[in-house]
Amino acid sequence: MGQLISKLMSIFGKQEHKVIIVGLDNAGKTSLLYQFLTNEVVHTCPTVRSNVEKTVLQKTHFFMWDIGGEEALRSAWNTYYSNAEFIILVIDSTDRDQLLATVELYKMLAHEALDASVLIFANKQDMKDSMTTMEISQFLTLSAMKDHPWHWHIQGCCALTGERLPAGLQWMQSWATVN
Ligand code: G3D
Repeated sequence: MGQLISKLMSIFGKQEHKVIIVGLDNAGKTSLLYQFLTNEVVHTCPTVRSNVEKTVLQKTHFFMWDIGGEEALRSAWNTYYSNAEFIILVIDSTDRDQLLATVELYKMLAHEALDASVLIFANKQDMKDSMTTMEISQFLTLSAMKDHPWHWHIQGCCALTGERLPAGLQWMQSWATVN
């Protein structure tokens, strides 16, 4: 699994890309990033802000942070979101309360004039009580965004094992290649 992800990242990494990984605390962002970085030589920069970590993998720059609240998101917006090609939104599919908070984040992404593609990882699909991607899509009313100029994709995954992460990366690759 790690090798497959590494291979995908190496193709993806031929050009410079800026990727933002966001989500609430405990969603699985660190586990997900760890899967991306397995078997790779990684350069990590010291924390840029108190709640932001930057990691460079080949030519892909990952900025990762926990969304503590709307205010924190807004203050970081101009600094980190500008020129982002991809935003990875990580959701804990077992946590219905967290999903409510994530809806706020999602609405903000949708309403800002953001020229980025959004990949939603519905994480923790290995857990019995996890919501399906269909349920989460309905919750986020993703289908209403069909005609929106920016692009989104939802992918169920398990960040612990890396299962189904390659499918999400492939989707990102296809956009990176097209644009
Ligand atoms: P964060 O970086 O978004 O805060 P972490 O989240 O990656 O630190 O993960 C938070 C907790 O969820 C961790 O458990 C981690 O092992 C677990 N986790 C992450 N992804 C998955 C997944 O796909 N399935 C399951 N079952 N658990 C997952 P701990 O116990 O270390 O706090």
